[in-house]
Amino acid sequence: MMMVSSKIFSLLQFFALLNLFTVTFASTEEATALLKWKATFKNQDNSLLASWTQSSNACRDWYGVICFNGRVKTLNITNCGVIGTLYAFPFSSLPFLENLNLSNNNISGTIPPEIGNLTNLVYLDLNNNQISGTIPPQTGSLSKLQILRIFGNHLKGSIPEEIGYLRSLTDLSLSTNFLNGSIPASLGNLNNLSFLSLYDNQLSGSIPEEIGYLRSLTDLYLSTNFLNGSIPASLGNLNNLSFLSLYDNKLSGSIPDEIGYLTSLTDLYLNNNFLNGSIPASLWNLKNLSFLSLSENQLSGSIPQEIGYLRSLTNLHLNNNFLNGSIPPEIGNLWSLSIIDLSINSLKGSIPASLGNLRNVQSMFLDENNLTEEIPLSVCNLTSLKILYLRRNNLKGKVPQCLGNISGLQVLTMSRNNLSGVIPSSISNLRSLQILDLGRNSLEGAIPQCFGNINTLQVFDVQNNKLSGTLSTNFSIGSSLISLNLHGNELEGEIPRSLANCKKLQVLDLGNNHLNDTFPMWLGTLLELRVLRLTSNKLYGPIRSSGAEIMFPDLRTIDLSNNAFSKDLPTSLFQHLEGMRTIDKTMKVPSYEGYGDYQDSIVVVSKGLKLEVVRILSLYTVIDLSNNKFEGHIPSVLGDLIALRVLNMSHNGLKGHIPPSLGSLSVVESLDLSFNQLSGEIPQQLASLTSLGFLNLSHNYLQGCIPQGPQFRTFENNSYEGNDGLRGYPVSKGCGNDPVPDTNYTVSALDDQESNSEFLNDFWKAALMGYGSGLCIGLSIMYFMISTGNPIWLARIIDEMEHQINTRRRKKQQGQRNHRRRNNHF
Ligand SMILES: *[C@@H]1O[C@H](CO)[C@@H](O)[C@H](O)[C@H]1NC(C)=O
Ligand SMILES: *[C@@H]1O[C@H](CO)[C@@H](O)[C@H](O)[C@H]1NC(C)=O
Ligand SMILES: *[C@@H]1O[C@H](CO)[C@@H](O)[C@H](O)[C@H]1NC(C)=O
Ligand SMILES: *[C@@H]1O[C@H](CO)[C@@H](O)[C@H](O)[C@H]1NC(C)=O
Ligand SMILES: *[C@@H]1O[C@H](CO)[C@@H](O)[C@H](O)[C@H]1NC(C)=O
Ligand SMILES: *[C@@H]1O[C@H](CO)[C@@H](O)[C@H](O)[C@H]1NC(C)=O
Ligand SMILES: *[C@@H]1O[C@H](CO)[C@@H](O)[C@H](O)[C@H]1NC(C)=O
Ligand SMILES: *[C@@H]1O[C@H](CO)[C@@H](O)[C@H](O)[C@H]1NC(C)=O
Ligand SMILES: *[C@@H]1O[C@H](CO)[C@@H](O)[C@H](O)[C@H]1NC(C)=O
Ligand SMILES: *[C@@H]1O[C@H](CO)[C@@H](O)[C@H](O)[C@H]1NC(C)=O
Ligand SMILES: *[C@@H]1O[C@H](CO)[C@@H](O)[C@H](O)[C@H]1NC(C)=O
Ligand SMILES: CC(=O)N[C@H]1CO[C@H](CO)[C@@H](O)[C@@H]1O
Repeated sequence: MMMVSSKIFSLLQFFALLNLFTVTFASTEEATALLKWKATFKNQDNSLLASWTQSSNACRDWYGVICFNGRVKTLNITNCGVIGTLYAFPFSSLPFLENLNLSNNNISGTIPPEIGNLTNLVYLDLNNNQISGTIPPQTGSLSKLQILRIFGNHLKGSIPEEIGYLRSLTDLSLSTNFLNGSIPASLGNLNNLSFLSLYDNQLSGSIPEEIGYLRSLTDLYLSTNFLNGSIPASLGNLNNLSFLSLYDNKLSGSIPDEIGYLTSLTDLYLNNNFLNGSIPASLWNLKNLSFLSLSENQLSGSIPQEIGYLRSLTNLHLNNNFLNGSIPPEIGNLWSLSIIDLSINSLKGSIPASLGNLRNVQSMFLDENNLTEEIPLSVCNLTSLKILYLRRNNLKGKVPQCLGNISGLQVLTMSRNNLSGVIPSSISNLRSLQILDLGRNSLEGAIPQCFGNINTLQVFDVQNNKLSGTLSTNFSIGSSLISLNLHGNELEGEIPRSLANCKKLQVLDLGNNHLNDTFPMWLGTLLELRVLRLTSNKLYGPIRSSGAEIMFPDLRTIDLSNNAFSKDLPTSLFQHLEGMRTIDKTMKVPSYEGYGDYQDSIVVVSKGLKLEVVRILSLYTVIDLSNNKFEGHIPSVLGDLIALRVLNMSHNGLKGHIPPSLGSLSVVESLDLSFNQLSGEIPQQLASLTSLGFLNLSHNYLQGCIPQGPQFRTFENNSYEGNDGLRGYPVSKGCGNDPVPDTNYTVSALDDQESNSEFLNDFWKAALMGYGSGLCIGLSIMYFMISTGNPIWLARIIDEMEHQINTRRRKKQQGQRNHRRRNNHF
């Protein structure tokens, strides 16, 4: 007995000793291997890993290392600033590793196939590094793996089918990489998977039906890929699914009824696809739904009253579809709503008064539909409202006086309706208002004087109404105004001197009114002013410089056409205009950024209407002095304004020669000096203007030979008619070397509106791609605007341009919204 027990004792001793020996041995080997890996880091001075030394005990002292029985079980060095690769990682020396967390470092290079040697791994976290290459199929050997996260790297190639062997997986996140190919059907084997995130890759093909086997799934993110085909009905089996995000793919067909079986669903994003048909009735059963986005599809049919059952809804996005019928009053039951976007559909009828019940709504977009009748006064009960979009409908009646009660209102757009009556003075109570867009209605009466006191106001647009009276608004010091558009009204009197207080003003359009004043040289102190349009008023007198040092330093567009300005051209003004002296390729469009909520949650559409157009216009460098009473010579200093794209001085009384310096305007696209009294020859220097797409020198006293050059070849007789004695191509022969036109494109498009659609398409495309590239379009759109003054035609362009820009912007913005929300889920 004694013998036995002592034997057992010594046996135990032996094992203990053995154990001690192997423990020391094994962890030394593991530590040495890890130190070898550490030695390959590019930043040896990494302070977080300073504890990793030969002399210390890896299991006790090393940062991020946890051992069990002396073997490394956890290696958690997330967010440690490691700059290195995995090539020297000791995959074969850490057989007991269960938890490897290298996330949020700067690990580059590829994942070695030896990763498959870590057969005890349960958690593998490599997300947010710079890892490239493909996912090695050996990953499929990690049969105990429960969490696999490699999101936020540069992985390419396809998702290996072997991932389907990882039966214990609960969390698979490969999002934000460059993975392509189709989603392997083998993923359907992962019975325990609850979180599957593959968004923001380049995956194509259809969503495998097998995803419907993943009964444990709670979150499915497949957004921002190139997935096509229809949404598999099998998704309706995923009883526990709460988050389904398929937006920004190429999915087509109708939304399967089965989506309505997903009773746990809280968030459903199907936006930005090609889904068609009507919204399935089953969807209105999803009582837990809080975020529903079906926007930017091709959905048709009406919105049924059953939508009123979705009492948990906070965000409703049905915009940019083909929905018709009227807005069901039952939407007024959705008390939790904070954003409702029904814009850009074909909705008819009136705005239901019940919408006034939505006390939590902050943003309401009903714009670009065919809503009729008056704006219900109940709208004024929306006390949380910050953003209200009603533009582009057929609303009539008055702008409700009670809107002044919504004290938090920041953006109000009602342009392009049939609103009449006056602008209610109560709107001046809106002390947070940033954008007020009431353009293109039939508003009359005076502009309330106190608008100038809303110091938050950045955009004030009441263009094309019937507003009258003197412009007595007093703009106070500290004004935030960036864009003021009063174009196309019946305003009288002088230009208010207090505009000089609007130091941030970039765009000022007072055109088409009855203003009676001299040239506002005093606006020259506004350092940011880009666009000044005073066309078609009763402005008069000579333009004399004030002698100030700085004058209109950033001005790019000055349009004084159709007034009664007289005497010499304003040479000293031209001598300033610093903004026109350099061709600034990097120039930024006017910025309305940085206004907190505005930029964030408001669709960039808000910058819409005239503004977007103005953004394009402001890239154009334009001087239009046509139809005035200017006399004297054309100053040669104009040739210094080398950024000019449009120069129009037609219909004045200008005399003398055309200065050869105009040949320096290397980007000028449109040059109109017609209907003056210019004499002498056309300077040869003009022939070098390679951007010139439109030239009109008709009705002067010019003579001599017409210069020849690549662009000049494209002009026709009407560019020169009504002069004294111009000779040469195309007017006549007789100046030698008459060119034979080798191209068959002419400016005849200018005479034929209908044939311009291609040109316009190009313009839009270019303008949309980044306004910068819009500049190279040969024939200047400004020609129509300024020279022919064809307002109907122009309005059509602007309409279309706005629409396209806005649609695009909104898409982008929504993407950002979704992205943000998505990120919150991690
Ligand atoms: C890994 O380390 C990070 C940062 O020290 C810590 O927040 C996290 O909880 C650790 N994870 C595990 C599984 O130990
Ligand atoms: C990662 O490290 C490389 C090499 O030092 C460096 O060029 C790169 O900027 C780093 N990237 C990040 C995101 O820190
Ligand atoms: C890895 O570390 C990050 C913290 O940076 C943590 O959020 C994540 O859950 C960890 N991964 C695992 C599998 O524990
Ligand atoms: C799946 O999860 C269940 C419950 O957590 C567990 O018992 C089972 O072992 C898991 N299956 C696999 C293959 O890991
Ligand atoms: C995936 O991308 C690789 C290049 O990274 C390319 O060679 C391959 O053809 C692509 N596969 C598919 C299915 O698009
Ligand atoms: C679904 O969720 C419920 C409650 O969380 C849970 O009891 C059930 O096991 C889950 N079903 C599956 C298939 O994971
Ligand atoms: C989906 O895209 C693939 C190419 O990626 C194409 O071969 C297939 O026809 C498309 N399917 C549908 C339904 O559009
Ligand atoms: C809008 O409704 C009016 C009146 O019902 C109709 O005349 C008009 O054609 C509609 N416009 C559009 C774009 O549907
Ligand atoms: C606004 O709300 C109040 C209180 O709920 C209600 O009495 C009033 O009728 C509402 N106003 C309109 C115009 O609906
Ligand atoms: C402009 O106003 C002045 C008085 O301020 C007046 O004499 C003149 O007739 C007005 N001009 C026009 C064109 O209305
Ligand atoms: C120019 O185009 C017209 C109409 O497209 C055609 O009739 C004519 O032959 C063309 N001229 C030349 C020189 O190609
Ligand atoms: C011991 C062991 O499993 N070694 C494997 C490590 O990974 C490489 C690459 O996959 C294999 O070739 C080895 O057999």
